[in-house]
Amino acid sequence: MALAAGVRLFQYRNKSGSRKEIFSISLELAGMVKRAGGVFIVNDHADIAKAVDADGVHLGQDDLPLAYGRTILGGDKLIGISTHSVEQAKEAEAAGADYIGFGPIFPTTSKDAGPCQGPERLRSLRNAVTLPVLAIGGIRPDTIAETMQAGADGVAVISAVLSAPDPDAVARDMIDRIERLGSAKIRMKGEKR
Ligand code: TZP
Ligand code: MG
Repeated sequence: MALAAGVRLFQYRNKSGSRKEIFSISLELAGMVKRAGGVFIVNDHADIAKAVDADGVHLGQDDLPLAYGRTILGGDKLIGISTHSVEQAKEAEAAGADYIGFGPIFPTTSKDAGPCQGPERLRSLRNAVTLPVLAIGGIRPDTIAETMQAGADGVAVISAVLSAPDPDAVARDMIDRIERLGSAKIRMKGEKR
């Protein structure tokens, strides 16, 4: 549904499944997303990203260090890094990250993600790095405009779409809102359209 709605960047995030399960679901998702011209990223597991030929891996501050993710995946794949401060963002940029996640921007119940950063801290971080910055945490139709206006290059969304009665309509609405703001579409390595 999200692909049909126009979502182009997917991260598979599974904190409770076995690695075997994460592998087999990632394999299926990688094929589906890539056939549709989207970008598919595996959260946490660089080896699984490599095994399923995903477009990349997303690593948090407590995951495998970026350099080792790069050794596993090589230079052509995406490595995204979760950051919670300007210092962490600069460090990720210097270490060769392809994009940065920053949040939580607003309150979220999807993860115990620490204190809210708010749009103003997003703006400071945006001005401190040149990498694409993807904002996460409490991004919904009614918070997406101020997030993009604070300088996000894109947004990562869980509950606004996944817990909506009509995920398809919410995803379309959020994409429309970004397009109406005239925000330039970021291109990720591996994205075909
Ligand atoms: N990292 C920071 S906030 C968050 C993650 C994984 C959860 C975002 O979920 P939601 O439901 O879009 O607020
Ligand atoms: Mg992680």
